Amino acid sequence: MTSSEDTQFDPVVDATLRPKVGEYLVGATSGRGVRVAIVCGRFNGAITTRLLDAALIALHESGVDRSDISVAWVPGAFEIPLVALAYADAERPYDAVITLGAVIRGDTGHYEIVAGECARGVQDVQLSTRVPVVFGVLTTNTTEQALERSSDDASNKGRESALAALEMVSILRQGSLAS
Ligand code: INI
Repeated sequence: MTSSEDTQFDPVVDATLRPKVGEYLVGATSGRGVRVAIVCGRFNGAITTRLLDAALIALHESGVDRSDISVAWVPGAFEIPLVALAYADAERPYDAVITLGAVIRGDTGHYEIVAGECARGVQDVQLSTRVPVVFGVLTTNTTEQALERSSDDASNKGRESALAALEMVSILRQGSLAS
């Protein structure tokens, strides 16, 4: 979810903060030369294909080369972390992994387990590998909410996740964070 109008990042305030510190790092979303892996859950596939489509459009628009993108489909959100780990600790690791899925509360009695374990697993992968793994998994109460967050505009979670992945790659390559 993006910030609301009341709480979103304000570039004017940002400009006043910059000169107050020695190093002020902000990630960019340029994708030239960046290798990106996407793990996509097939469960609720009518939603997740919309997330994937928007993520790919955002990556292409940002300059990521088609040949630098790998997509892997898994049965559902519960399986996402394992394949994310395989991408992140591969012999030639990807620069970022985007996870896409849709867990809808109305459809499942074990919503909390599937959604919670997926989120925990994704976080574990990025903290253990230092490869950014972005959480583009919708966790909604209804199908309508999932359709809304996968619609054809800037609020699409797949698009948002693609841009977040590129921003994380960029920030980890800057200043004191660069390895
Ligand atoms: N997987 C999802 O991605 N979304 C769901 O809403 C969902 N529901 O409703 O259960 C779901 N279940 C499948 C799960 O992710 C695993 O694929 C399955 O349990 C096999 O391990």
